[in-house]
Amino acid sequence: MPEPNLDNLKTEAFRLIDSAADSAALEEIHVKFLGRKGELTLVLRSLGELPPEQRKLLGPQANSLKNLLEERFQARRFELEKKETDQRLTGQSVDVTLPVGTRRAARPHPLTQINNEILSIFQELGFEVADGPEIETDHYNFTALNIPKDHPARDMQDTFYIGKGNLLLRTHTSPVQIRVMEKRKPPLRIIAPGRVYRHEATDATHSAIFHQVEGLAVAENLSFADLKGTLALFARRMFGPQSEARFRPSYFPFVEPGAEMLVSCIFCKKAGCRVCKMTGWLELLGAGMVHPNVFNKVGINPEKFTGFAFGMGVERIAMLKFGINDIRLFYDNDLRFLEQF
Ligand code: 2NL
Repeated sequence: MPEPNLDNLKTEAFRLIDSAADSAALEEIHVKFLGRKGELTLVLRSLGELPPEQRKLLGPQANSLKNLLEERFQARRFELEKKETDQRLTGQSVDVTLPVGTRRAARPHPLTQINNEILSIFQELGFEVADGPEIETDHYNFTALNIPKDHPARDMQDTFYIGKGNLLLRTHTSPVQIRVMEKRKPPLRIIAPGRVYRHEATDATHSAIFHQVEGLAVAENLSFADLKGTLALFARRMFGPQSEARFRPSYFPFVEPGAEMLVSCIFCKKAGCRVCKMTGWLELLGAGMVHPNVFNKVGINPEKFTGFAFGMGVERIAMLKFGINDIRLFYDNDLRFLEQF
């Protein structure tokens, strides 16, 4: 066996270690010299076959070379890994000066926005949100509300009847309040939002399916002044502190007296414009003191309790507030419309 030349091996190993391009290349070089069949490993393994004189000389040299190489490898490994980590992090760095994404976040449908705004205002005043079925009986939708058998609202032309029985699609959310009054004792303050149905042709201001919010307060000594104060506050919250509210007599079978609330036109400030049809005022909602016949039907004593109630169309309020002139826009799902709110 030829005598191994450790000097050459050392020179060659150092040259390769120092010129290794990356840590993968370095590991190959490590295998070449110090792997299981590496050049230095083979030298160390063959020491036993050498004559004692030579072994004494070569043994310590080969072992210290092994240690030296391992140290050199480790140092170079560290160097290369640091370089590679730096490069990787530089490639991944975030440019904080880039413009943020321009996609707009999703948001509720304009009708949902207005519905929630209405509910929030009354919730702040202590009204609880209540709901109930959209398929109702003739009793809850009409009879309990003092709407007589021959009232035009009960006509097939105005109401969607279901089957041959007395089921129908509710034409207002009042049945929700009737159901609450049957179950609970005054004092009560409830607000009933929801979808309602009218058998009528669709045009710019009418839709067979629309949304209502009705409210009801029942307690001892509630007066028309409470109704006015509550609803005027609602109008200012909804349309701004400069808004004026105005009441005028109206008729609904379930209240007595009945009234209609108007708000000063938010577009022309009462000067007269197309939206308010030159009147300076916008009709907002109907209201009144709960009719004693309604209280009697749900077992509330009208001698002891009084109450006020009101109802408004969510589409109407949304159209007024956003200046929308066609109710059908709400249901088209056209993003060019929806993105404006
Ligand atoms: C309107 C008018 C109104 C009511 C709704 C009501 C409910 C019960 C008893 C008495 Cl349980 N009244 N609701 C009262 C007056 C008017 O709505 O124009 N709605 C769009």
